[in-house]
Amino acid sequence: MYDPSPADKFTFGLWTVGNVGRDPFGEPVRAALSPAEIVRLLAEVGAWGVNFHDNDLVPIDASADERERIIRDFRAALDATGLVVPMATTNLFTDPAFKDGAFTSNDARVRAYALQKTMRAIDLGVELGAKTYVFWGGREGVETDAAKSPSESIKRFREAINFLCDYARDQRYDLRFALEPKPNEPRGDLYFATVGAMLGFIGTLEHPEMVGVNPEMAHEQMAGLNFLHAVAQAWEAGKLFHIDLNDQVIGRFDQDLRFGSHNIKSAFFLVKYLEDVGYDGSRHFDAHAYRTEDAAGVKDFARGCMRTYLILKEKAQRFNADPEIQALLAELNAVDDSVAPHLGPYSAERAAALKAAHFDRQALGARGYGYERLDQLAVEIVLGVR
Ligand code: GCO
Ligand code: MN
Ligand code: MN
Repeated sequence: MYDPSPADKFTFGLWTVGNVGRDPFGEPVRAALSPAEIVRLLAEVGAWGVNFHDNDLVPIDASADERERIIRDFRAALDATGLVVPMATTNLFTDPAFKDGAFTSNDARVRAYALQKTMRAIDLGVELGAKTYVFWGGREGVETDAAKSPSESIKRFREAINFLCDYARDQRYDLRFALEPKPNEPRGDLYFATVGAMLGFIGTLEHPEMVGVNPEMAHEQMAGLNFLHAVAQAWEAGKLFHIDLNDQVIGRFDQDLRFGSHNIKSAFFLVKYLEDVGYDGSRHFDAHAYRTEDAAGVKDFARGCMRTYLILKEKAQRFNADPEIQALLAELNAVDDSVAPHLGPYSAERAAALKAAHFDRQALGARGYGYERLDQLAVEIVLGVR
């Protein structure tokens, strides 16, 4: 029941299960795996797809021959396992050239190089089947606002995304862009810190219809925000093109924890939302195993992400089918005949009737909503006693 199947659309990045455990204080603790080995690992644990940055697959300084061989091996592993590549992205943060950002770097040569690198990476992603292209502005930010004007950076970023939209259209690629916000790390402050900021920005683009968001659970949590609310706003706007699932303790460094390992209740309501609204995109896990883990631990990590998702999905069904919970919700949302005519689209008559209506303000204030009971029932479902 909790075993993943392709219909669940679980994906991982090459950089997630391939993470070697380097951190700012320590060297790698695990051997690097080749892209083809990672594909086989993901197939073994039951994932549906694999995503990559251009340089996860092809090292930035690979020769043409190396590039060809790596892609051939990767493709062979995909064919042998049936794994798909639903998403691809560009690494615009590791190379020292990008230390001041890519599309927003103050150095015009870096901005031009970033566009070139991204066009090539888009070609590679599309060649391998990607339909979604993610933009995480890894270093699009500052440590000091003395360095650049934030509005100039917004304009530069817009110019880059507009350019790349036109490029994808010119190539007749069947591709949508998903912008991924993050508040900080690796820069002191990153531009477009939240999902809401990205959604506002998308409306200013030349082809807003081909651009949506890739919200990441940990990123909103780093900012102390409610991830579900951000996801819901994206969904409601028709902009939830992709999602990065993981976990994070608020106020800590970027932890990329196994999905559902810390904020179980948030994860529950998130899974319930995605399943209730019928989100049918990838469930992408952008996380990695603890640095304490060996190769077996990495598989435990990947299996855990998917298993927890499926457990929470089953809990969500339980919540939806629970007569007591549903009766409480129905009662809470009931609209009686006396108030129904007052609610609805504006009309002069409705406004006039509403202005003349009498409301018993004290009764409204005296009423209890019963949310303690409702929440306890939800918690008991998550805890497995209901
Ligand atoms: C992070 C980001 C990245 C992006 C990835 C795909 O915090 O490092 O979440 O993992 O998701 O670069 O664009
Ligand atoms: Mn992240
Ligand atoms: Mn991410």
